[in-house]
Amino acid sequence: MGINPVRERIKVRDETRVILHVDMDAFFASVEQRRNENLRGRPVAVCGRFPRTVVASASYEARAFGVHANMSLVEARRRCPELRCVEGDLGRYVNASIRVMGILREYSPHFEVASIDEAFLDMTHCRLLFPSPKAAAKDIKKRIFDEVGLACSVGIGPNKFVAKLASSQGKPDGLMVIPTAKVSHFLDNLPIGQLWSIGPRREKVLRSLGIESGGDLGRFPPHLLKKRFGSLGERLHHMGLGIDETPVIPLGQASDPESFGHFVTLPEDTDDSTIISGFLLRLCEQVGRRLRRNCFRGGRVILTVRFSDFSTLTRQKTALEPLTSGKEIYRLALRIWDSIGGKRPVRLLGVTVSNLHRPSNQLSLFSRPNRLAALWEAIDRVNDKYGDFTLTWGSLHQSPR
Ligand code: TTP
Ligand code: MG
Repeated sequence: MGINPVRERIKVRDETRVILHVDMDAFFASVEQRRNENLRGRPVAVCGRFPRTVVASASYEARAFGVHANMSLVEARRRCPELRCVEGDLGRYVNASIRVMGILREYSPHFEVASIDEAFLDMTHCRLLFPSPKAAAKDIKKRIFDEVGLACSVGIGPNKFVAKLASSQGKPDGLMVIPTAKVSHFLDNLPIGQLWSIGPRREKVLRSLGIESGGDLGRFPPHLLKKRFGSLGERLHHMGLGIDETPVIPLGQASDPESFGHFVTLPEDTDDSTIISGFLLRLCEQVGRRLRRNCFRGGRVILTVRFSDFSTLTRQKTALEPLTSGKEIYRLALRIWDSIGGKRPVRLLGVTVSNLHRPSNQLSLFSRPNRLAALWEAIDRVNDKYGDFTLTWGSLHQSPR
């Protein structure tokens, strides 16, 4: 078999990198088990506020019954009648996350928060500080457990892709090292469905092409992958070879988000437009607040509606002027909602604002009086201090239309 020049080139580069991926085990559920000893060692599911919610995090005791994230609570309870369901409290998880990230950032300046419970560390230039990457990982696990009371899994590899695979394979309370020399062997034994971004639908297509493992994916002719999957084809090919050149991006250097969105499953399916517009206004306020908090303006509103038969549609409208307030977003969202024909009872609503940009100092042709900006700022300050929706539009408390 010939040598793949791309692989050889990147292999040399990868061999010089040491990347750690840290992912907390059953994060939300573990935080709840830590604060309530009656939940320890028991099947626990953390979920939302409404009765028709889904599982956000399942303890490993619950997973033994087949309960997992994104499963409806009804199904989870069917599988595990003794399941303890706890209403989630994001504030608690954010606090725990801040403490964990505070420990991790001590290990390398090249530290990237990937989500509320996971981070990448590039330890390439910190190698001399620890006897080995594995020793650093053991130290990290011990400190997180001793200081925050939570277990995590750590994966070590020559790049982010391999490190993340390693942490997920070692779960729970795992520590797995996949050195460059073992990447091929590891991928050969990895079922194709366990690779990042391979959902059940994509897995089915890949299996229909005879691709059963990560290794099969790497050996599959790249031009055929490109033909079948378009631009994703090349990425799939690289995944199959265990190649990933993406750097660990330290905080503050991350690229800007592309959109902000909020979604809600209604307490019960309804076609009552007063109730629906009330939820819409609330979602728009949440999105507007995030825009302002992150100093963005939006250019487009996308409305997502899932009906009771689970059919889902998304419609969008471009704003004439940059969006910053919930009220402006709401106006557009409502116009989209009004334009939808053949309405049926609604199960889920989502509002997303995209085409984000940071405002320049230049005044818009239709510049708003600064009084409005000052008002948003004052409202945000009160809500930051006293909680969401302490100050909001009267219409959120009365009929919105
Ligand atoms: P994950 O790391 O995906 O899951 P986990 O930490 O619960 O379990 P694992 O041991 O397999 O890593 O997500 C971290 C947290 O993010 C999770 O505890 C709850 C939250 N979350 C959601 O709110 N919604 C979701 O759909 C998922 C997947 C996670
Ligand atoms: Mg996790």
